[in-house]
Amino acid sequence: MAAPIRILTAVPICDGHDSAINTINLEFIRHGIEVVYLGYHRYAEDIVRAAIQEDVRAIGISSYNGGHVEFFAEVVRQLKKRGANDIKVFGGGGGTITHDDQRVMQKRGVDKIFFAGTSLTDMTQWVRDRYGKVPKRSGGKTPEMRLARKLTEIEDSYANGKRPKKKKIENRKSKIENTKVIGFTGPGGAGKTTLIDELILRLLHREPKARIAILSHDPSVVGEGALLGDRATMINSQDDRVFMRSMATRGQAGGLSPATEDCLRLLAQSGFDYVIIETVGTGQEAMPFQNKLVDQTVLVMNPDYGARLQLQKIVMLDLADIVVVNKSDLDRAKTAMSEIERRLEGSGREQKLISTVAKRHRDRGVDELCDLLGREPEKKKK
Ligand code: B12
Repeated sequence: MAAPIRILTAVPICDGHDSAINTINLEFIRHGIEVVYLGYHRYAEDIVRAAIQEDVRAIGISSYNGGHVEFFAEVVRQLKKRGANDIKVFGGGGGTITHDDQRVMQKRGVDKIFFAGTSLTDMTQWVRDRYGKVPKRSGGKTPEMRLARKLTEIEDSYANGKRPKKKKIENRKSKIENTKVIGFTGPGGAGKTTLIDELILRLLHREPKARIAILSHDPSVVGEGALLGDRATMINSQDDRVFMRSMATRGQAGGLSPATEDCLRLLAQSGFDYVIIETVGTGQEAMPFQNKLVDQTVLVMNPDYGARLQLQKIVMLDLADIVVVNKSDLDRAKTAMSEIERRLEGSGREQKLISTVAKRHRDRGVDELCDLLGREPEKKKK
């Protein structure tokens, strides 16, 4: 498998028109492109930070609410300011962007604007032609860019088949003992990303100097690209103390990517205080965190898992350190808590069971979870 083209797409601040970008994202994915989707109502600063961390080749912006001349130019300006002018900017906005606007925008550094009536096939082909060649790029002008580019090297070397089979993390503790690594897993739709985002908010407050990295996984569509959409749910993680990287599974089953372990090692060596790994939505037999990859494992469940018998089949219920029943505002949550509690009694381990409503601000369950995920006091930066 050759390394796919990675691009980031987003819709500007004060604009909720996301139907065009959703259609375009899917078309890109079908043609082998990995799309990191940031969602709508996004600041130029958030778009630029995300593009640098994700080390994409280009940013595609969809804009319908006016202000596009200034907004696109601001994204280009901030990329330049942060030494990332090799990340290109392109986009569209139907009839709201005129040909005259486009001329001004191109003068200000925008690569290309697509107008109403252009076919999805033509746009996808243009992206593949323009951004498909592996560009000659600098190693990065800032520490954040250098880290992002090294992560790309690791991912792409796996994709090009140059790496030996998965290496175990040997002596991981001795190399990265100051980094706390927490693994989150659970079925799709249980609310893992929202829960992580709420935890990030608490960790940033609790440890005012801590730096946090997130490795967030989404599945690659078989033989095609991937929609890396977790950033669209993240709000608190849009912070300069948080480094987030979206990873596609690129053909590996089980919830992580072939490059996860090496990427984790690099992040830990780069001095992050916490690294949070989020797997793809997993099934009954998944055991994504092996070889002591993480310090603590959190299984996030939806209360609506079916009959009690289903619980006997979920392997992670034996392995997780903490089990979270999220969406506890749903009717079935109380029953789920008592059924899971009984299931955990059978595992013979001391596991914690917590009930959360991650979408609710200041949820006590999330506070409780955050307390369980702290680092040793002596490791905290004062
Ligand atoms: C659908 C729509 C809505 C839907 C949005 C649903 C959604 N979830 O996206 C709803 C009904 C919610 C809506 C609401 C509003 N809308 Co509206 N909406 C439209 C409409 C009809 C179509 C836009 C669209 O998605 N087209 C489909 C795409 C695929 O095609 P396209 O636009 O031709 O784009 C081409 C290229 O530009 C390219 N492209 C587009 N984006 C990108 C991005 C990349 C990366 C690439 C490569 C290419 C690309 O793809 C297409 C290729 O052919 C337009 C009118 C129109 N006909 O354009 C108005 C329009 C954009 N809306 C408008 C307005 C004013 C509003 C509201 C403010 C109305 C109100 N008073 O409440 C609200 C604001 C919403 C908000 N929160 O921001 C105005 C904008 C005026 C302006 N800025 O000049 C328009 C132009 C209608 C009008 N004539 O007045 N809207």
